[in-house]
Amino acid sequence: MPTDPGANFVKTPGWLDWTTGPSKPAFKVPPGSVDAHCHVFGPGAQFPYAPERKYTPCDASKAQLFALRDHLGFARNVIVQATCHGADNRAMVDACAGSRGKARGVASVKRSVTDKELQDMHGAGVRGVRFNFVKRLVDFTPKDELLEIAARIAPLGWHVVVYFEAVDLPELRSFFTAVCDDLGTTVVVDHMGRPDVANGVDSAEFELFVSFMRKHANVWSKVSCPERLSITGPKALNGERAAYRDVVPFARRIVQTFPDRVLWGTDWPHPNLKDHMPDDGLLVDFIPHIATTPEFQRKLLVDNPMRLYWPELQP
Ligand code: 0GY
Repeated sequence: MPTDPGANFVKTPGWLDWTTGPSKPAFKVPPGSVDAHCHVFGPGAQFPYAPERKYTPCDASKAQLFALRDHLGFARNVIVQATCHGADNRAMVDACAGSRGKARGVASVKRSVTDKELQDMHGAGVRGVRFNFVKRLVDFTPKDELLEIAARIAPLGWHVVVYFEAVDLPELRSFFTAVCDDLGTTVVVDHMGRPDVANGVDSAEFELFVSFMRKHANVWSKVSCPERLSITGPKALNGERAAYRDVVPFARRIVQTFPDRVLWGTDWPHPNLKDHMPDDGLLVDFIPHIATTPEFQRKLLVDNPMRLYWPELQP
């Protein structure tokens, strides 16, 4: 059951709780699959939400995340620091540390972070930092601070995860180029850079993202969050377990064009959804529509996330 946050925290009005009973997916993910984008929230009584947060979620603990992992048939998680915890990474680090090696993390840090703190996070399983450029989620962080952080984490072998909306890519492109070309750091883009699906898969907007990936060999994309991008929504067609059909061409194009640089994740517990709460089982059933062969599926769910987050286990 989702629990309300700690006594001092009141959920943002209209906030939808993550569903308690996701269906069992019809699609069986390959052995060793990784849910490479998910979060933990609190619990607020133990790990307070950040004062500067833009929303207050319901609690979503590591035990609940691991139960979902097992229910869906996944072997591992990548837990991404959510903005409601700001640069206080304790909840995410605690979840990684409590996973028995089955979770890695992506942190949010400020320039005040010490080398010792970075080393400790590395020891707990953190392998990246996230820079968020979505204005409704965070206040602006100067790019020189982000570049300084990117330069400090590169020697640890960490990568940079970026979250932005498609309309902002033209402005952000030169910054990302500095991170991936000048520093040589892998840059992972959340949710395909959030294209506007109403514009169509052949739009100039989406082509800009595809050509950006083509130009920079160390830019990766998460082909996740159809529930955030879809206009047609979760309604299944003809009784098929196939929702969010209007997002399929976008994710499929990225998977087919860059099969070695794609990741997939549930985005559980689905922050900031106001219209509907996705069924995680149905989200898993989205996968074979975008990764249409066993080889694409193995790269997306196993080979790529293992190479990025568990390179030491590579054969
Ligand atoms: C996501 C998307 C969202 C939120 C966050 O850290 C966050 O608060 O990432 C969003 O609201 O679009 O990936 O979880």
